[in-house]
Amino acid sequence: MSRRGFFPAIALIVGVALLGTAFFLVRAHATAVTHDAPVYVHMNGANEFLESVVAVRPGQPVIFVNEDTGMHTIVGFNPVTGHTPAYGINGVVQGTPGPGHPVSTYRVSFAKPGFYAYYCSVHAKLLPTFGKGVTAVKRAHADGYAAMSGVIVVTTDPALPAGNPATSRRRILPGYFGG
Ligand SMILES: [Cu+2]
Repeated sequence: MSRRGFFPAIALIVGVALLGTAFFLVRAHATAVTHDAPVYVHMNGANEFLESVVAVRPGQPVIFVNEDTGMHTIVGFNPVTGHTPAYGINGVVQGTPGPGHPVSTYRVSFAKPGFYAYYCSVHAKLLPTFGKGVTAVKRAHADGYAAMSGVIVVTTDPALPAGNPATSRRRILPGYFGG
């Protein structure tokens, strides 16, 4: 290479490298924003968590959305040990009057991968199973079909969140209000 061609060639290489880095950074940022989008779990008068199993990555928020007029609770439990775990999931989601009103929500997130089981203590209760284990069952007075319980899977595997129900990507499900 002649000296006259050397510097333009270096400038070209540096330019391409900078462009590549910028492209990578923009892509990485876009990916992070997409993954950080909340995952929604909805409730209505049927007293169920519509998306009863959802997967998120560590730190990604799960937002419980109450489209029921009545209140629900989120209470963590360990199905194997029967213990109430200290992972900071417990909370209350007040009722929402109906479409057009501000919706009541409750937000959680977890730093560590794992299985985070929960139930609504208003509409379900825990019964003993094998060993020290417990399972959530529907309370006798509760409307609905099954025990109001669910599990959040926190994982670094992107394949699991990709399998979440489509409704978990919408904050409010039109037509789902009821109760
Ligand atoms: Cu409930």
